[in-house]
Amino acid sequence: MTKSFKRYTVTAALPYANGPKHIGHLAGAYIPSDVYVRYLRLTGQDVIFVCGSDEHGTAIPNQALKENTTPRAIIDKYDDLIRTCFEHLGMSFDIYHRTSEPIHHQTSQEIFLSLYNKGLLTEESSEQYFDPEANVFLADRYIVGTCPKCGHTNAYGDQCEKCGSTLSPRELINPRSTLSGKSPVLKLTKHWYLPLENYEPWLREWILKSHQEDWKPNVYGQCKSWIEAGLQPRAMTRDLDWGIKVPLKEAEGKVLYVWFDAPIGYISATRALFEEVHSGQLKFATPRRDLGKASKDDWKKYWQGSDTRLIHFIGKDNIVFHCIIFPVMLHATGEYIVPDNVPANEFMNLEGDKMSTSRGWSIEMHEYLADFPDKPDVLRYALLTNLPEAKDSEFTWKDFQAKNNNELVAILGNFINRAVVLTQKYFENKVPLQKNLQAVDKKALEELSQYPAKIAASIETFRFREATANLMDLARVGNKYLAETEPWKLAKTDLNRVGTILNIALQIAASLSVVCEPFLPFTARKLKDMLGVGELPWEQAGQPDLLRAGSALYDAPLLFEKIEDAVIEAQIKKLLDTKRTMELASQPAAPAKTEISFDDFSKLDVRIGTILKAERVDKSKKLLKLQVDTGLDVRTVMSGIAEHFSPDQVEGKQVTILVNLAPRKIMGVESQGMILMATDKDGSLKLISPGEQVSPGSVIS
Ligand code: B3M
Ligand code: ZN
Repeated sequence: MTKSFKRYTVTAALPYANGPKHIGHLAGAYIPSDVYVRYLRLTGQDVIFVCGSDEHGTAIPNQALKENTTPRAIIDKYDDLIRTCFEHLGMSFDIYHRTSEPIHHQTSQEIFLSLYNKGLLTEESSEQYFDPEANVFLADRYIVGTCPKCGHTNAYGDQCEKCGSTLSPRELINPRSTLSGKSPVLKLTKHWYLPLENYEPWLREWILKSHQEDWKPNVYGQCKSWIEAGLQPRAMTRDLDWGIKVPLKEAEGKVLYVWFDAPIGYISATRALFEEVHSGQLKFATPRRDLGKASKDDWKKYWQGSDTRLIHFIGKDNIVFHCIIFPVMLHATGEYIVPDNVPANEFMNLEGDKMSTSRGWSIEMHEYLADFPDKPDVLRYALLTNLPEAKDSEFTWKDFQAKNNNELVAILGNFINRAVVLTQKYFENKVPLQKNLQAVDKKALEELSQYPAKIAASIETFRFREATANLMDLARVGNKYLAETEPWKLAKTDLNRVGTILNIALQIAASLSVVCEPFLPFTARKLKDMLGVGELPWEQAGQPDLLRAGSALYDAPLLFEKIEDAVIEAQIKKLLDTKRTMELASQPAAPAKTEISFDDFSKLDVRIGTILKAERVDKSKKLLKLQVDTGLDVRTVMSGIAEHFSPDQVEGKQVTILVNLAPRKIMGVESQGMILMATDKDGSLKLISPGEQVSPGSVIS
């Protein structure tokens, strides 16, 4: 059954403002949604595109703890970072809102109360861990203990990071509170639940029956297994001091569950959009079209009008929230529409491993933009051609380079460049006349005419990889046409023919400037400026006469530039370095030694010395024989560092030396002292040198 819709509400998952987001997030929800919406706008649809920061949940105070700051400071910092990246990557939201805004708190509380007043929430008291010292109930992340599966002694209440098991706090052995370090006690607490099981018949009808055909198999399959596993009541409130207050007297100290309020964020963002447009004071909104004489209440059309098509773009880890829990909430109010489609993507891996910010194995949006500030479209393209639409995909820097050099530069850029440069050369940079079409010309125009519909069909069915491939194929049509007709060879003999060929090539270029806009918005802008075409609607793309003969072309900068091997190697090295740093940082330091007295300590005579000479020792892999100027004398020290340093790496270096260690014979040589070293977490040795040059013999105390 296909329904006809009057308008679209398109949402992209609200990123948690608890850290930077990486290119896997872009590939999951953001780039596909932006392509979709830009396309809808070009076809003249009434569409709004909303997103914003998800600023609640335990993830925020957790990060504040790590960064030793407040939750407020965390959300302000990361909202700003993510917002700026999205802008530089061309994400064309009508509003990028924040769930910390009052209008969102109000909307979430209204929806909670609407469910509560209708008697649709059930109440249940259960025992939960409480920290009597800190006087709070403990969120899962605030409880650590021994993992029942692998014995790791620092597993969290919700997950063991060692073995990856999902846990609940009650499963931990010897639980302790991270706030006080003490063992928590169990205490009764009341919560409000959404009885999902009551909606099973509705969910079966709505998803399993009506959306079998049009939802992606990965999405449909996940919903099906959730429904079939038997739905359970789900708590919609939490004991936490960060979040939206539960609007009930008896719920002091409790907040709404983050997955209750976050998706409502789409609704409050829409409300804010219309309020801002109505009042003329834009704070979070940058509406991409004139919303006319918007009334403040117009948001309702986009959330309550049955002729509105609601589409959620998300990553696969958010499917149940967007396909089951949020729709049940919306449906239960009796006022809201539910999504018509949820084209969730799978995950994008990176260079053979899972992408993860905390493990340092990721490409963060802000880092990409810092390293490639003028290449947002290259990243968009590399991701689009490799989206994890049906299964997990993989980003590699080599592929990124290849997509840029072999496709954007060699196909699209090269085609445009040839057409424009030849027009400059032979026709004073004006579109030449089209005369006497030959079969090869007609064939090219015929092919051109078919592409916009082909690309559109792929976009409309959420097949963005295919759409992107079709886009590049249109540039290939142009290249092939020039290769077959070889206008550069005809200039001397048949300038009319050259004119016809270039006219057709430029018509293809003009269509490309329209159809590439959803995918490569920055390139589309440049291309349109170059060709002097205005903002054309999608329906005109593919026509043979977008450019009038005689009209002028403008400056023609190169659209893309080659990326050299060295640039790619530097990125791979950076990735490996970051991973190593993170791995070391996550390893515990060596355990503390037992206490000593000051007298014990003052017996050590530790000084700065200078290594004058270093040589290898026969028959020993480990030893270097050093001559060290200790300020007192020059003495011989046998040091077990030969596997870490070559003699010339240490000669001339200032080091730390224990000078009153009793002499010992090592390999027949008397060693008079010991060079002190730092052993890094990976076992590598580092010399301990003073921050600046000091005189040998300086005492360390
Ligand atoms: N913030 C989780 C995530 O970023 C969550 C999405 C909310 S969408 C309403 O994966
Ligand atoms: Zn474990």
